[in-house]
Amino acid sequence: MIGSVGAGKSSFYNTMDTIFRGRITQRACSGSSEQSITTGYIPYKLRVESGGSCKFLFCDTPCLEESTGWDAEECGYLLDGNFPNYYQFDKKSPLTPKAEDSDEVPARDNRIHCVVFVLDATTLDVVSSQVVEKMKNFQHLMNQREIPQLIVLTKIDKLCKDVQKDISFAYKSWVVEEHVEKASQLLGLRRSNVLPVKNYEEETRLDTNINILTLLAVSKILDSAEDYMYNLLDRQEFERLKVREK
Ligand SMILES: Nc1nc2c(ncn2[C@@H]2O[C@H](COP(=O)(O)OP(=O)(O)O)[C@@H](O)[C@H]2O)c(=O)[nH]1
Ligand SMILES: [Mg+2]
Repeated sequence: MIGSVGAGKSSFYNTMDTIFRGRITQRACSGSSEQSITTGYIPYKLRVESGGSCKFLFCDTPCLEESTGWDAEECGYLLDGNFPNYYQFDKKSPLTPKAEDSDEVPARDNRIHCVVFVLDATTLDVVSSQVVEKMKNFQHLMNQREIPQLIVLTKIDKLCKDVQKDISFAYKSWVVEEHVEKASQLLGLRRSNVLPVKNYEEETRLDTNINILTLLAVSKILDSAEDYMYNLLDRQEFERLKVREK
């Protein structure tokens, strides 16, 4: 998950976790205080009520803003799985990638299989040009690696009174549709790859309509990750055949 400060990355994870665990959870710190600002690369599992966990990770990253942000070089390392889990971004001692022949080559598991840009629907018009440029630079690296990219569009409840009253109205609202279009243009992604959501924030109980939107987003993310893995598999088979032919 990549996005600006306050976009709702931590809240999106908490919303998924809430649904899978069946109660409101707040494992990822969210909010506007200094302590809630993520400075590391944090993998989160989704646990289920019985105590087991799903076989995928959602990884939180620091915001894109200049002060605490990270750069394109670090993004490349991250996509390739060079970052240890819980890595703290530190401008004074940046990470260098491990040599291909080193014993410490990154675990394949740590590679990123799908990128989710988390965008706040209420601030699409005022995203700084610096942040947009950074996201585009990151996208260039993702395109080179053929990593699928999606947008999770948060805070749609703040866009329109009807949606605020009833989240199930989201797919009927032209205001939401307009913002989906805006987000898709911002990053040059298909509209079907923009996933509007409303995160749990003030609720004290689960809400089926919030869950439906979130689960639609999660299933699209997992489908995209699966597409990427099939491409990877085909490529590996092709490389193996080539070696055998030699
Ligand atoms: N109304 C509303 N508020 C949200 C939503 N998602 C996040 N927030 C609030 O936005 C603020 C920033 O969210 P956070 O998850 O900490 O953003 P992060 O910096 O990207 O991790 C918090 O106060 C959240 O409660 C949403 O869908 N609707
Ligand atoms: Mg956060």
